[in-house]
Amino acid sequence: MSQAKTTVLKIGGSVITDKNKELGVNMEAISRLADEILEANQRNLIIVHGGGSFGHPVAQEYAIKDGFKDKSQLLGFAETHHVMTVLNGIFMDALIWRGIPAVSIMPSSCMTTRNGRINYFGDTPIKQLLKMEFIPVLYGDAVFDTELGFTILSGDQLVAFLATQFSAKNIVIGVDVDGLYDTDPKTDAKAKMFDRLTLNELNKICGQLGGSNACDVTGGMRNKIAEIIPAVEKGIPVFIVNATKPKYVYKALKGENVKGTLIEKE
Ligand code: IP8
Repeated sequence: MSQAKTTVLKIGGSVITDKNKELGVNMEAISRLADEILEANQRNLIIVHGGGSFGHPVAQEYAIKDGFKDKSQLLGFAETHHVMTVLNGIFMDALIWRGIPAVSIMPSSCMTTRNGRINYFGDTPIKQLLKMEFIPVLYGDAVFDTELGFTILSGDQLVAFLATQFSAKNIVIGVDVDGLYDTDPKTDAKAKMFDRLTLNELNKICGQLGGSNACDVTGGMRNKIAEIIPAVEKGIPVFIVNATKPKYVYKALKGENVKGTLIEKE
């Protein structure tokens, strides 16, 4: 049974799906990342993945994040949750057939939110998985909300929450750019990347960070950063790295030197 401290790895939906094509899978990225996760051979790891072109378009179409307003949304909730289980299934396939003992945990079945924030978490199964050195895999999901009826729980909120719950040693966030920039590097050639930021510095720049270009109901980079701040406040360092580039996630997991943005408490 394991005593080692946990790493929480987030793989962005924009990395494992084609954000410009609804329900477009990036199988090459999924296979490569599964290879990297296998090779990194982490004892204590929780993986969370995002929704990309699976969860976001349908969640947006039915305004699932805003909560239950009328019955026509019920099918939208069901569809959003379902497409996430489909993406998760593809991701799980890649992990398990490589020999990684990964077990999928459905957030909507073990968590609820109150006005969008996690207010209930049945932690026993994940605790047991970690103790036995399984790798729990969770994902951004359509979840039940005690005020709104339902909403969208982002993978980023999940990452910070799980890292805090399980006193993680670090968080690695794999995105489709090299790190955290002062402006959007996809639209601004002069965007400057930060190698390292303290919590104070991060709080100062948070307001000027951009949202996401592609359809993203949970709000792009600005929201991603706002979500992880509570974990950094608890002393858990966050490393943002380009998961579209081969070996970057592997190196980040191994603690090897690789380009990215490190965010630390001080
Ligand atoms: O991609 C949201 O998770 P994210 C997933 O981590 C859904 O923001 C269902 C839209």
